[in-house]
Amino acid sequence: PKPNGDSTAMLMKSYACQRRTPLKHHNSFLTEALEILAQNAEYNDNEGRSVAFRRAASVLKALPRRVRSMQDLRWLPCLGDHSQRVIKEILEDGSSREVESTRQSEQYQVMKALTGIFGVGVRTADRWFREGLRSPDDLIRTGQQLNREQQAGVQYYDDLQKPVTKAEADVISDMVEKAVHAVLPGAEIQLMGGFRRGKEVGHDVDFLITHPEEGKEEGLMPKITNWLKEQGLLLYQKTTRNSYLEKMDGPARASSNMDRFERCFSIFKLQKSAASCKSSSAASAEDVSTGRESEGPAEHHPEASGWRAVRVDLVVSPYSQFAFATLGWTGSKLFERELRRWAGQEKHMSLSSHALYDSKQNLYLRAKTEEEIFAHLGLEFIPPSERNA
Ligand code: DCP
Ligand code: MG
Repeated sequence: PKPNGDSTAMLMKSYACQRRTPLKHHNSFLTEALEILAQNAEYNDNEGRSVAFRRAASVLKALPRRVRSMQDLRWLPCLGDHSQRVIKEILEDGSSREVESTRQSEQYQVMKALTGIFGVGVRTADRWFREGLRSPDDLIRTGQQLNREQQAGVQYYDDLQKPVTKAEADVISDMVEKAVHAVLPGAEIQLMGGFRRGKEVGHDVDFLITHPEEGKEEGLMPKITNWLKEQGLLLYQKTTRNSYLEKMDGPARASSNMDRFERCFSIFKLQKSAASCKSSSAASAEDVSTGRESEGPAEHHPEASGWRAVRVDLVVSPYSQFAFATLGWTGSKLFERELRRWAGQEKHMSLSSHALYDSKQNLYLRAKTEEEIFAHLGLEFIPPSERNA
């Protein structure tokens, strides 16, 4: 029989890690709306609701064609009543009142602006919102207590708001490679996050670093950041233990290796290329001719300078954990979340960026590649470009 919409829907798997989700899909008109409601639920500290909307959106991203009627949704998993109501309204009227009023609401817009500051989470942004603060400028004006990270976030706000292009990520990759090889020849560097999934822009650039000889990676992060600092390439950096350590649900942490997992949140100083430099010097000449004054030394004027600030995340992993770290830092966030849920609920296993633990057998399952981890989990291998759940 000829394949129809129903057969596609009936075959749709319910965990995102069981499905192929390409970067470009046919239902952005619906998924963008559902993701606004997901984002808003997050701002209101309602994680369950947020994940429900994200799962619904993700199912629509995996469909091979545009949704035209509610009939097309029969048999699809993960579509709750609320998501269906929203979809129905958009299909019938072209937009959803709830989505549009959320988009327009002051709380949504302010929370978006404030959580958009590097170092500011939902809790802090919500407190500021309730105190009447509305923008990064308000924070400076009212003399808010900011930590070092947030100070950098405010200082480079305009630059960090601008998406990072793949071309810029490639230039940063060269910088990171130079730094890493200067302090540890033979180390391996991999581009992670959205760019590994094939995205053309991102909010930051993520890297995973390791060395084939286990132990050589110890103490590597400070050497890398010192080298970058000496070259004047770092505007900000803070190195911490990987946050997955604290969040790891599962059994007691085993190997002492895990404590070596380090993450560096940084801001790089990226020189603009000859081409983009030309356009920015034209812009600054215009500023001069209109007599615009400098507003003080603390602020960085993106258009007037020959460089821009870019958020970069560096992670160092021991070689034995490299496959887990690779899988854990490729994303998307929902794909990662679904992998962990699948492992726990369906396989009685606990997956982190460090290891995979099998509770039934009471042992850690080793893996040298991502393919081996999918196999341990009883999942078909999904390549990075189809993990855009
Ligand atoms: N990650 C995760 N859970 C988090 C944070 C990160 O699973 N709470 C993983 C999955 C992400 C990867 O780390 O894909 C990188 O995190 P980013 O926030 O940089 O996400 P992306 O790179 O996917 O998106 P963007 O293009 O916005 O940078
Ligand atoms: Mg990223």
